Amino acid sequence: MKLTFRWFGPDDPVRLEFIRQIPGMTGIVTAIYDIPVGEVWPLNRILALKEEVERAGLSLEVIESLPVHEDIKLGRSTRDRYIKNYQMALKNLAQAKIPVVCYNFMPVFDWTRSQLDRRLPDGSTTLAYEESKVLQMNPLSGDLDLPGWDTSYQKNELVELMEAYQKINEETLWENLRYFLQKVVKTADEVGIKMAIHPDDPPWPIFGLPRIIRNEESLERLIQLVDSPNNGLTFCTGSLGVDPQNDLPRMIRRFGNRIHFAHCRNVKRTGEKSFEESAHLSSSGSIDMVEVLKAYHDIGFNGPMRPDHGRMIWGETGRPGYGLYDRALGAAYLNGIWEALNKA
Ligand code: CS2
Ligand code: MN
Repeated sequence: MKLTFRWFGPDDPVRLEFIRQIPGMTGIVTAIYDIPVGEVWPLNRILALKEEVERAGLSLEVIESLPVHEDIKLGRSTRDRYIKNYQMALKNLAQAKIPVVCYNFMPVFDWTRSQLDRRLPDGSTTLAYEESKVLQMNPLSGDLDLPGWDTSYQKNELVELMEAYQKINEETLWENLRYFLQKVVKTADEVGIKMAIHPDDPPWPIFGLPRIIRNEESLERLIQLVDSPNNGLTFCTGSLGVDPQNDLPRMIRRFGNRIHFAHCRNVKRTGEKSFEESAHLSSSGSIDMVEVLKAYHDIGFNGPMRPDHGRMIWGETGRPGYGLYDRALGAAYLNGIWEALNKA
């Protein structure tokens, strides 16, 4: 595996120079954040980003994410224009020699939590999800603002979007995903880019919106949609791992070379459809990280891997889930397990 770290660009208080000081850290995962969803990422912007990363002594390994416009997920007649733009962006990324592109197909909202600062017994804070609380949340009330959410929607746009999804059930969403992938994977094949879908987080429907990428069966269905090695996965242990039915090591062995990007995050299941994110250490959460890495080791995984969300520790403030300290501890831990597996 190649150890990587997510960086949110020049405005991120977690600077590239700091990331570079994490032992064994070589790669960066990032995106261009100021281009509206659906517009083409120009080559010069991509090259500038890459140069900035390389000036800091790191390499740009993954784009996370190249977001998919809602019209594509909704299957609207305007989708072809957005798909063309997506294909164009992929071509530009390939020209800049970016090997992997992560994306997701979650309607409207990316990762969702009911609390961003739950205090753990050791005094650190973490992201938590409780279904009963989420059922009481109304995304249309306008006072909700979660970091995984696109804040660019006006309230009336959000109402209109949520209404449009009333007509979309899981099967239609699958159909729209297939339509999208048949076109973009063709481009990915032409230019040599690995597409890696991120699972839904949490892996079940929320706010009446369908969510389809959530377990072994759906990942199998995804890779069957378009039969190309470039139609692959971001395997996120945190997203998939909150469902106790998901046997993560088995899934890693099964999907093997279709996994283009590994997200390692530990979560503690606290009840039915409830969890909190924990330190990466196996004994801190419900996921056995050694078994996960053993599976990667067994399949000879040599792609990018990154610690996923971290807690807030040592008084750090900033973007929930994406501070420096706990993710750096996670990286060191992943390195330690990997070294032990290499030497065993
Ligand atoms: C999250 C997501 O689990 C994660 O990595 O932070 O925001 C993720 O980046 C997107 O869903 C990928 O498209
Ligand atoms: Mn993830």
